[in-house]
Amino acid sequence: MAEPQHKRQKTDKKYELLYHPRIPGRGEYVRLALEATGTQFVDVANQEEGGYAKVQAVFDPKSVGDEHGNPPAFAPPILKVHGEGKEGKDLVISQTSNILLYLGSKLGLIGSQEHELYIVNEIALTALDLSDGAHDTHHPLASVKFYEDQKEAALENSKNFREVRIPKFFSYFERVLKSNEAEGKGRHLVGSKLTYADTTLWQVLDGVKFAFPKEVDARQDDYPLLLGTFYGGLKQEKWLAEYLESDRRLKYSMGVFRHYPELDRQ
Ligand SMILES: N[C@@H](CCC(=O)N[C@@H](CS)C(=O)NCC(=O)O)C(=O)O
Repeated sequence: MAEPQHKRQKTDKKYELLYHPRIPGRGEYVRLALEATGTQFVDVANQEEGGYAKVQAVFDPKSVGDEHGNPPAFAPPILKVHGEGKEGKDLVISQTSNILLYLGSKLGLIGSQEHELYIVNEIALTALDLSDGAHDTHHPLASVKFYEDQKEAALENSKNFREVRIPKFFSYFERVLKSNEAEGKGRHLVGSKLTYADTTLWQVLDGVKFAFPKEVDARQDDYPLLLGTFYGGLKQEKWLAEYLESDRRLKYSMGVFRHYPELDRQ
């Protein structure tokens, strides 16, 4: 007898995450959606011998697409889904928010009513804007330049990020949690169930806390729902606590979230 779809998804590794090796980066938003639902996947660059070459081939500047009819990707993260593409071939999709939209729908992370999907997506996109802002603090001029060659601009950008952007984003997320408090109890942004808005925002908060520990500490009491109930509550959920302890959780280093003490509150 054929296994039910949800069971099959959890055991046959139909998903491959194609991302840079050894850093959480934007790949972490995808990993968390998969981890939260107990979905098995292959983290190709970290788990397969020669895996990064396979990842690079998908966004190679000379690529004109693959044998499954997928176009080339611009940049990782990229998700490969076996058997879900054109005529049962493999589907290859990119753009973090697009992957989250796909996985969220497949894995039940989009709330329980149809309209909630668009709220979930709106909040996840806003969290990813904050993630981009955190990246730009250390690379405000150009991603290809060394941090050391754009340090002056990084100091200025970080000051604005800490003093203007962090409070603006944190206040917004605090108010979203407040607006959903009757259902979400401060633990969920939309409805009463975990969504990819929750997993994505959690990862952005964790990254911002890593990059700007003094700034976030100083603001801890201003956002009790966000930094207390939501961030702390989710961190204690079994799946996340176990994942954070596992060797699948990669350490922050040279990715989106970097800790340069000089960019933090002094
Ligand atoms: N908007 C894209 C941005 C993708 C992106 O910037 N990926 C990084 C790694 S996290 C990269 O390798 N970029 C190469 C490039 O932009 O040239 C997304 O969210 O997926």
